[in-house]
Amino acid sequence: MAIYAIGDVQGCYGELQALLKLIRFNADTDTLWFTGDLVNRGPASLETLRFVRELGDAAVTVLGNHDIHLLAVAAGGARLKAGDTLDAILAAKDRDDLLNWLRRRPLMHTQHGYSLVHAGLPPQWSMKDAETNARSVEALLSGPDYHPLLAHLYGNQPDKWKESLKAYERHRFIINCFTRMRYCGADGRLDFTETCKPGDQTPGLIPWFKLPSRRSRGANILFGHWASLGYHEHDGCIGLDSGCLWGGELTALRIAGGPKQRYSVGADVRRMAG
Ligand SMILES: [Mn+2]
Repeated sequence: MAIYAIGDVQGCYGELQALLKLIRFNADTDTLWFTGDLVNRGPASLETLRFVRELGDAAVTVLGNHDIHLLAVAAGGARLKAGDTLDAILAAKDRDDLLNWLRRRPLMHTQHGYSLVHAGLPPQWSMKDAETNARSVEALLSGPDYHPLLAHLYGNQPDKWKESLKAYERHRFIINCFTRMRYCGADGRLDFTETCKPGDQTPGLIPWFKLPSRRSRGANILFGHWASLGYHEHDGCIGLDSGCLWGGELTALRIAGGPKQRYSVGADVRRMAG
């Protein structure tokens, strides 16, 4: 009856299985929440995607930037980048089933007093705004005419929320928030380039969860995407990407059905050596 939130897997299927063994995961009674980026850069994205999909209702996953990138490449709206490890999915016989399942995943999931997103929330959004904006893009991505959206996805502008944003600019901003943001300026402008851990960033940039003006304050927000941050708790926001892909750890946090507790497994050294 437990719920475990798990950080970015990125195709680290072996570590995921080790973590599930550690927590004695039971697919009949337990539920896994994934922070997104199930795929890419790691060695076994296809196996990971198939496994999580087959969990059915026992898994909830939100979309990450690498998941969206996979959808965009498959739809012809983007090209593979150096370091991508998405070929096996793109060539798989069950590719269409997997991709159609993936594009119907949410950008935000709220239940049991927690909200799950991949990257973060801009300071101008209340939790209600975040839900509304998530639903608006999810409706497009999961519908029949999702190709144009994926073709207009890439770019760092606009970088500040305005309720008046329209069409692709609005959708791009919403997707960039949920799947790519880490730092903001004091004026609430989003930065999409800085990836370092807090303390090393360009002066003036503030982690999104530390902005005093953040309207989502008070909510419990689970997120991933920030490997250099590592496991991190601040003001109700919990970062779960502990950098398994980069030789760190894969982390699960039990958030219901038992005391709040953190479990982690180290990255597979054989994978790292290979
Ligand atoms: Mn990410």
